[in-house]
Amino acid sequence: MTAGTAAASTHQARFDAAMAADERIEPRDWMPDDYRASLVRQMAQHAHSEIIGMQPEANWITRAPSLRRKAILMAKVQDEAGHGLYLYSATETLGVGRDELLDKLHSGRQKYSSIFNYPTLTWADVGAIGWLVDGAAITNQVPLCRCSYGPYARAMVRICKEESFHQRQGYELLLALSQGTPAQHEMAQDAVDRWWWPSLMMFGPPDDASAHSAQSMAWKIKRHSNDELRQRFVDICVPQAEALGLTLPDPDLRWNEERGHHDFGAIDWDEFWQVLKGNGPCNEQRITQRRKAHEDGAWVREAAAAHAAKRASGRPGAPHESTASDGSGRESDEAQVEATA
Ligand code: BYC
Repeated sequence: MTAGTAAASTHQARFDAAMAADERIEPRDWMPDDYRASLVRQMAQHAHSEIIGMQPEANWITRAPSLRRKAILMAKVQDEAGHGLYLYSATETLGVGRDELLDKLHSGRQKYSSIFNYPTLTWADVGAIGWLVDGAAITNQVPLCRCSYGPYARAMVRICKEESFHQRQGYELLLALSQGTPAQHEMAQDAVDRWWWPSLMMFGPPDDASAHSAQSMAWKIKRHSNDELRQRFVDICVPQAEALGLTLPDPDLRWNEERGHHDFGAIDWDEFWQVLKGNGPCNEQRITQRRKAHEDGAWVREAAAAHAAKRASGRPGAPHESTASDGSGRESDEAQVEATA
C-alpha cells in the first residue's frame, strides 16, 4: 500500500465512523467526492427553488386585497430570498462558487422544484401555496435539520422556523376565504384542487424510481424516503382540510385502519417528468424572469464588489469596519459621503 492510498483509507475510515456515530461533517473535514457532489446537487437545487419560488407569489403583491395581506406577503417573499442566500452560502462551504451555481440554473443544468412551474391564477393560490407548498416543504425539511452536513443542517433550522410561519399564514388566508362569501369559498377550493397533486410531487419520484435516495440515506443527508414523507404529508393535510371546510381532490383518499395511514390515489408521474424536462406550464417564464432579474442586478453586484475592494485596499477614506459594518446602513452612508466630500 502506498502512502497515498493508506492516507485515503484512513480518511474514509474516519468518515465512515463519523457516519456510524451520527456525527456532523464540517467543511474542513475530509469527505468522499461523491458525498460532496451529491450535497452540492441537492443544496443547489434547494437554493434555486427558494429564489425561483419568489416569483409565483410576488405576482400577487401588487394585488393583495389589503395592506395587512400585502405586508405579510412581502415579508414572506423576502424570507424566501433569505433562504436562498443561506443555502447558497452553505453550498459555497463545499468549494463551489455562487456564480457557477447561478450559471447552472440559468442554463438549465441544475434543477429547481417542479412546484414553481405552475401558475398563480387567483389570490387564493397565495393561500394554497402557503398551506400546501410550504406545508410540504416543512415536512421534507424538518428531517434535513439532522442532515449529516453541518452547514446545511444549521441553515435548515432557521428556514424551518420561517416556513412554519409561512404555512400558518397560508392556512389562515384560506380559512378566511373558505368562510367568506360563496365566491370566495369557491376560489379557495379551486386553488386547492390545482395545487394538491403538484404538492405531492414535491417529495420527488416514488422510491423505486428515486435514483439518489438509497445513497443519500446511507450518508444521512436524507433521513426518510420520498414516499415516507409524502405519506406523512397526506396524513397531516386530511384533518386540516376538514377544519378548513375544503375538499382534497382525490376520490381515493381514505383512512386505512390496517396501515394506520390514509390511502391516496395515483399520482400522474408523467406530468412530473414532463415538468422536470421543462415542459410545465411556466418553466420558460420562470427561467426567463430569473435571467432578467440577474442581469438587472448586475450593477448591484458590481457596486458591492467595488465597495469590498475599496475597503480591502485600506486607502484613506475607504469605509472602516467601525462605520461601514455596524449594521445601521445610515452611518455607512455618512462615511461614504465624508470619504467622497
Ligand atoms: N422537482 O433521486 P431523487 C420550498 C429530481 S423550496 C424538481 O428522488 P433526491 C419553497 C432530483 O433532483 C422546495 N426535481 O432525488 C420555496 C433528481 O434529479 P438530479 C425545495 C426533482 O435528491 C419558496 C431526480 O429528480 N426543497 O419549499 O434523492 C416558497 C431524481 O429524484 C423533484 C428542496 O429542494 C422535484 N419535486 O430527492 C415556498 C428540499 N424531485 O438531481 C416553498 C431538498 C426530485 O439527479 N431536497 N427531483 O438531476 C430534497 O429533499 C431532495 O433533493 C428531493 C429529491 C426530495 C427533492
